[in-house]
Amino acid sequence: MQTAEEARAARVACPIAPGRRELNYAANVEPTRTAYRQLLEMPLCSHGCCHIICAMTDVTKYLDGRTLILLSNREPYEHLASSERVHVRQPPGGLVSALDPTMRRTSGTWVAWGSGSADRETSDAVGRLGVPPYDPAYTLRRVWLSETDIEGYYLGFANSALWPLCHLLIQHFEFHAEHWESYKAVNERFAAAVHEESLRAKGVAQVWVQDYHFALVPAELRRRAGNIFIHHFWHIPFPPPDILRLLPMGIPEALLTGLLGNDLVEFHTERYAQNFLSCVREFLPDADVRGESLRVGIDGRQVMLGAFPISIDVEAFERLALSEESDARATALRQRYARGGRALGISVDRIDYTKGIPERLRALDRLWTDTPELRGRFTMIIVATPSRTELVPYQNLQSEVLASVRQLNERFGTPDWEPIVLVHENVHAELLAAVYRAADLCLVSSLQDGMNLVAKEFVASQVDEHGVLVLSRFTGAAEEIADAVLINPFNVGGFADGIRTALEMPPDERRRRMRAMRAQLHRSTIFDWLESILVKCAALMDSRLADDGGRERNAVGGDGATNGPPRSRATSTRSADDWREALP
Ligand code: ADQ
Repeated sequence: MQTAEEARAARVACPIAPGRRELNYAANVEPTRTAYRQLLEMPLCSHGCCHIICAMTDVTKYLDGRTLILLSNREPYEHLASSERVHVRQPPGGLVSALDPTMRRTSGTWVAWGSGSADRETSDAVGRLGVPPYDPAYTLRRVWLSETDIEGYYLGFANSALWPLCHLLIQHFEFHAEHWESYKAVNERFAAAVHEESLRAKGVAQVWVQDYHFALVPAELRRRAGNIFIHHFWHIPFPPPDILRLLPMGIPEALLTGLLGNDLVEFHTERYAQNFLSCVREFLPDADVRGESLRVGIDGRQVMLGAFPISIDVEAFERLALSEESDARATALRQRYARGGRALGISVDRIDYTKGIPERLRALDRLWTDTPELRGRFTMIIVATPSRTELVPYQNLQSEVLASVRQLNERFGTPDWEPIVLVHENVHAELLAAVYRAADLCLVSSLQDGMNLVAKEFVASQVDEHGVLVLSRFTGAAEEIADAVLINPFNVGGFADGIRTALEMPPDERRRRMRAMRAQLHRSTIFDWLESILVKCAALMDSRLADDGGRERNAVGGDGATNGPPRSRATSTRSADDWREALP
């Protein structure tokens, strides 16, 4: 085990952009709850040249030689063309950072939409390439989508119908028959690609589908590949039957039948799993629904459901927050915005109507209107990145947020205090960790949210233990995190009271709560999440093999043929500029 100092000393040149920056190849990892924790070198290059140290559980033992085939809408490596060169980008986010190392170790295959502008020229004729591009360890199989597919499947049915329905925000629900047709066709294409990859796999394949983009894939894949083991993580809430009923007749049935093609469907919380079961009871009356054991019997098969709350790479965030750079940035931010006893608040979201950003601004308005003595007492940094800007509700929301921030700053601001600093851009993880560390409170105000990773990133980065988490009770995270100040974002007065409670909380209580949240988070990291899912899958596969006497082994997977990787914004505001200037 290395000390942090030793880790810092072990630097080598970045293989992608030698000379530009260094990669730190070492890590200091405490073995925690999981018995089998290992260091893994994980050089990343997401913003030209960056690095994340990854310490992960070696979960390959739970695969027992099976090949993992992962399906997600977003790809783990995207090739982008600029005027001078083609560069590779790894999208930030917990999922990629947890699953990429797993895929590297298992030599599996990741199937995803090839969305990058230089993706075609960097893949072979069927869309395959070895990744990471500089040291191939597994296969990325890209699937191509036309503009019409993106409009119908992705922006249309997935993001204008399923997304608002699953978040119970039916005022944004939009249905078009041609979007549904596109969703069906694209799901079929992805299922075909996954099936092809499973035939190339060494031995037995285990398919793991991600999210609401692919509700129809499991049943389609089962139709093609019989006894293949398929599981699915649903990252957003699952709605109750009265909401799903807003879709035209036949579509709820198709979505549920699609998902019941899985062997295991994973949700963040049991509440979402129970909603799913209520929908099955209502729309598929022939299915045998067992609420207590979270299972459905259908077509002679058993489908299990489970609650697996996702998390983050806690140690990686903590390390980023503890770095010298973060220390300097946090100090600079506090000097700029939290001088003389002033507090600093933070929020971080994509601009999405599920995140409750207007509700948060209304609560701040109420707070500063009703309690004038709190004016000047704290500054809010609101990091709000444009998202899904092709869609009208998102464009409207963005305009509303920008206008409200401007109005609040005009109404309450003084020559030496700007109440809200709006950062209207993507912020890299190192900087996020520093801002989370600097903050005295973090506001998460989602109207509905499957989990909410920002809440966990804030807690992981609070290495000085002075911050308070103000958390919407409508997030999956609120069902897990016991010591946050819970609020209802629809209740503007109650939300303002929650912020006031956080601001006035005595230091001892802040520390006690934050320490408890941090201890809890350390017991439940993204690697624990990954491990618990793979353990469950292994147990289900074992029992299935015992039941059918091993027929399964012959039913899926190919002939052991090759499975190695083939060779082959928006405008900133004055506040944001000011914010950047404040940083060293
Ligand atoms: P999201 O709806 O995207 O995820 P969330 O869980 O909060 O929501 O994750 C957002 C991620 O994006 C965080 O890692 C955050 O740091 C990052 N992010 C947000 N704004 C950013 C910015 N301006 N700059 C840089 N990074 C930014 C969906 C579901 C969630 C569920 C996750 C994981 O909606 O409920 O928690 O998947 O399952």
